[in-house]
Amino acid sequence: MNVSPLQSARYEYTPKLPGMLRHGIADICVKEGEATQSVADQEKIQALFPNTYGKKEITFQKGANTSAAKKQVVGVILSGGQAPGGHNVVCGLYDALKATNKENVLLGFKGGPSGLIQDDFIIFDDEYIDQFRNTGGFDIIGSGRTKLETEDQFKIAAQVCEKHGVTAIVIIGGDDSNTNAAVLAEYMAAHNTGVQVIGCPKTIDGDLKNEDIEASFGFDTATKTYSELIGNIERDCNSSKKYWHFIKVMGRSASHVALECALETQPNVCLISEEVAEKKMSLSEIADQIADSVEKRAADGMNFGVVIIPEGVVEFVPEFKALIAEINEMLAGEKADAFNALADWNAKYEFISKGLSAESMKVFEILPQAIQQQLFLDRDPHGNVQVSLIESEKLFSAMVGAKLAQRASYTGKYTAMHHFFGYEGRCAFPSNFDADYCYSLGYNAFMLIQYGYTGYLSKVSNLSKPAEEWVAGGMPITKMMNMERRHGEDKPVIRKALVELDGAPFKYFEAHRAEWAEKTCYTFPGAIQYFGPASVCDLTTRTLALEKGE
Ligand code: FBP
Repeated sequence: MNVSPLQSARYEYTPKLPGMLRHGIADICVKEGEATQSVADQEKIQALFPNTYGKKEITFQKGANTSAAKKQVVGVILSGGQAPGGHNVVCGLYDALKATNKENVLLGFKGGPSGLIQDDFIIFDDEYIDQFRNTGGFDIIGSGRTKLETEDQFKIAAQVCEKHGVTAIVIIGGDDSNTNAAVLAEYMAAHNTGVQVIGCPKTIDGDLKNEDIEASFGFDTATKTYSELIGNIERDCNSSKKYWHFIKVMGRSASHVALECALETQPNVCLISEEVAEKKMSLSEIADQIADSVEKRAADGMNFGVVIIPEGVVEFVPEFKALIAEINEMLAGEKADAFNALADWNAKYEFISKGLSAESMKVFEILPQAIQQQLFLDRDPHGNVQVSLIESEKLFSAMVGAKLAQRASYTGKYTAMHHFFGYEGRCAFPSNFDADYCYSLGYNAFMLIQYGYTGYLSKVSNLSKPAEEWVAGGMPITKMMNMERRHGEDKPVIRKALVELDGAPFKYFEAHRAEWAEKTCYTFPGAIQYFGPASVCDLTTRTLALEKGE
């Protein structure tokens, strides 16, 4: 295989483990903490998870390893969207497993959770795994978005595990995938299969976090990659002084990615979806807010600027949310076939105008035709609108143009450019932080397996400090769960972490954004650095630093 010089150099990188995991496998023991309770709906969650509820939080520490010696056959699954560092989770898991017993086996189920159901896997060995150390992507085994949730699927999963003597499954995924890990763990325990299930917190969106999980992996690298690009654009527009750049960044629902990029680059405007929802802002009000910045800057002779838009924002605008809900209803079941069979857009438009309420039709009418059509694209397997396909950067730039045209007070020149940064960052070479964090999560996941835990999330905390001071352990997934309404039913799920409007990262942004909107306060983070002083190479996000009061 041809590899780039950077890739060769990254193969040589030794990820840093938390100090407590550095003593060697023989010297890692468990300290059990308090029994846990779910964050809400305790009785309901306990009733649904009788075998895995209420377990104790655990921390690893230096001490004689007392785990039972048995051969382990572990199956690993990468689930959902790619996030930098996923390969290192697998490498950490593999290294801990082999360091414990050379006879242990690591299977990689291919293409996401469906690989388990279809009994489709590879067996890892040194030669294969060494090609993926410290690299981005999920191509080591591929990923997928199949949901593991039905009794039939669990039954097949148990059969596949029995067939290959699998003793544990590690699911590397986001909030939904780890919810499924908890359900699968409960099923395996209830049916005495002897198969343990451990989760690892992944997603560039940064929305799998809580008092136990400080950050999901991939968020650090993805936001650094987008921030580099945004900083470059800021330098460009500050040089040419002629464009307004509308930049949409990934993050399906929460705006953590947009907020972190704003903290890193200090753009003129950054929308935060959670604030839009809280203030019940309309599309028109949002466009006015951006137009105000354009107008003020134009009055000072600055006909350029940068606007960051979180990809999920339209779903947080109440009038738009109502429109999407009506469209979902309109396309439910067989109605979608009738809609898709219509000959052309005119016929579809007529169908839509008959199906939508008068309020939603008003919102629909003001959208550019391209956006109208994007709202009717296929849903993802979870029934979500694929927000990455809605060009909200173009929607807002067009609306701002229309607003400015109506303002007699505005005499500037407005030319918009559009960008979407999403896929550019999800498979980047992991930063040192993500390389270290992911390797630690995988290594730690194996320690949880070795000590017999199931239904736990691999937990590494104290992340704003050097890796030496990180704390490794595990937390029962049920502790993070509550009941939520999903597809018309009450379901136990891990609570998704949205941006907290009273949290330190948003407060910092809020305190500075008026100045950023009028002046040019851009900051240029530059490219991720892999080699050099720790103060440059190992730093994690501004979000985490602010959350930790640093
Ligand atoms: P996960 O929640 O599975 O980590 O994926 C997040 C994400 O990257 C979102 O930011 C984005 O909206 C979505 O995946 C895109 O999905 P796809 O890869 O299917 O286009």
